[in-house]
Amino acid sequence: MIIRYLTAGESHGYALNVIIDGVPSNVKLQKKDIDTELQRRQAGYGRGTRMLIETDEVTVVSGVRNGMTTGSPVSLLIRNRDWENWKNKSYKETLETKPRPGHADLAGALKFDLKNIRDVLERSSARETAARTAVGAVAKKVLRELDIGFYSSVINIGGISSPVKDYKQLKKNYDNFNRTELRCMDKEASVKMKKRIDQAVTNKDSLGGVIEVLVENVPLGLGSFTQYDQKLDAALAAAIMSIQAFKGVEIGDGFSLADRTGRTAHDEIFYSKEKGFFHKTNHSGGIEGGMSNGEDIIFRAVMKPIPTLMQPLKTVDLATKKAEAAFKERSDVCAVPSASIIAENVAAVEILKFVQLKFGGDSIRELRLNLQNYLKTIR
Ligand code: EPS
Repeated sequence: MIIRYLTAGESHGYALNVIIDGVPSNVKLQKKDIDTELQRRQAGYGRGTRMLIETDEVTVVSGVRNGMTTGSPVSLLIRNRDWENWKNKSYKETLETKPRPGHADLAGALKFDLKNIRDVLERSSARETAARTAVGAVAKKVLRELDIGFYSSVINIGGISSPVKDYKQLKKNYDNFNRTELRCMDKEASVKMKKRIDQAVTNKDSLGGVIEVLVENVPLGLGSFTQYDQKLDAALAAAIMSIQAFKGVEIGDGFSLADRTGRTAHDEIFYSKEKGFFHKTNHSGGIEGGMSNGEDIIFRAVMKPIPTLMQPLKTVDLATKKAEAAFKERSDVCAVPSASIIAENVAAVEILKFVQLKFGGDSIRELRLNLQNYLKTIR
């Protein structure tokens, strides 16, 4: 069994929905496990007023009985409360013809021969990430059973970066950290980030940033060096790049490796009876040769500033072909804290996929036993 899924649904449509196939049986899964993740995604300083309308919660439609997965497809539904405000609007009332630079509007409308940009933006909206966060919540529940855990934080907003990195502390206080507005480990930087967001609101502008995700306790050997399409880093990067507004991913020391020599860029190998093979450094971010190497997987990704601006950029009207200002409507000013949660959840699905590729299993018991047996062979 290998996890795969499809999402459907529009930002102001009736609901978002998703069918997840390949979830092992006998995993404890409750509505609240998914709702917690959905609510984490909604929070964060800089979000728009849409988040005041929505209190995202899931309806578990199938694949779970008495709080346990059955191995059958898990289907989930997340209602859009805002649908009530949209369902009676006429075509004319929703018509948008002035594409926003940076959004899917122009290419989407031309390619699908749509005269109303609304038909593009409803689906290209980052609202879809609510569905993917729900899938990640399910993947995380499975991986929790194997002691694989996920942590994320914000390390840059609008050019203000956080030099503090204390994962020991973060792991200990993750519940509290999740309640912070910016999800940044550096208190001083957080204050500055908040000011920068306020400034962006005043300037009718928007902000992006950088997030970092850490995955702990990943067994050595997920992915393979033997074929380009079996590499864990490639799959992870592709999945992360698919998140709306993401423009780059780096694994481990990433782009800064360009400034180093080989002697300082790699992680020396050690052995002890208790730990087996291990590294004392983690420049590679837990992946070498397309395979997990037993260390924490660490990656960063950059989200561009949101393209819906209250003081819009120049564009061309699709209907008249005349120069205009892009259309504007309610949006977020900065959704980087939220993006860190989404990246965590999107990564969880990818890690689960590779865990299942290697260890198989229809039930969580079979999966766990296969993993435990393998771990004995690599000591
Ligand atoms: C989002 C919901 C959207 C946006 C945002 C993400 O709601 P609305 O368009 O009604 O305000 O706030 O989407 C974008 C920023 C975008 O560019 O598409 C959500 O639920 O995360």
